Amino acid sequence: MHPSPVRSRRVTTVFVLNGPNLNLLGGREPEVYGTATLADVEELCRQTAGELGLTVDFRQSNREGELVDWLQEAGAAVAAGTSIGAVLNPGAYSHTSIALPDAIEGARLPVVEVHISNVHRREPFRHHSYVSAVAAGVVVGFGVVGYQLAIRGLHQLHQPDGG
Ligand code: CA2
Repeated sequence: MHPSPVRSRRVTTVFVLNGPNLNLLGGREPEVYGTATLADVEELCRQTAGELGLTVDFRQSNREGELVDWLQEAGAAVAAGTSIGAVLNPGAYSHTSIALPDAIEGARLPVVEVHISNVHRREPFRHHSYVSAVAAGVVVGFGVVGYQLAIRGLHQLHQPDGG
């Protein structure tokens, strides 16, 4: 049975949103974050999304308010039927921000939270994320491959039989 023509035509995008300092990936702290740059991560995301018939809207910001704006935009795209949701690495805002989970809930945005490092093996202040409570799923500690796992997970959750 073919998917409905409307669905396959309209739902095409996965947002991949990155928070503060992720523009520095591939430079310092390779023992924690690996050697891939953010441009490499974008390419990995495009590969995986392409295999699933999706396009990627890939962004990074060091500003909390800009991330809030993007989460609202992504929620509107999901409501319009043009996106399946967002993969979000909130960076250090995971541990501090109430505005990000408020935006995710307010926009009814399906989010898979990603952390490159295993935050639970690190300093105690990284063990709690305000975003996790409103995320559909969380991927932690798999390096940049976690972004690909998150896209696959979000895609699976979007299927009619869920996941
Ligand atoms: O493990 C992750 O993906 C994090 O979200 C990365 C954040 C950190 O604050 C979170 O606790 C866990 C840091 C973003 C990257 O920061 C860099 C700093 C220097 C060099 C490279 C990256």
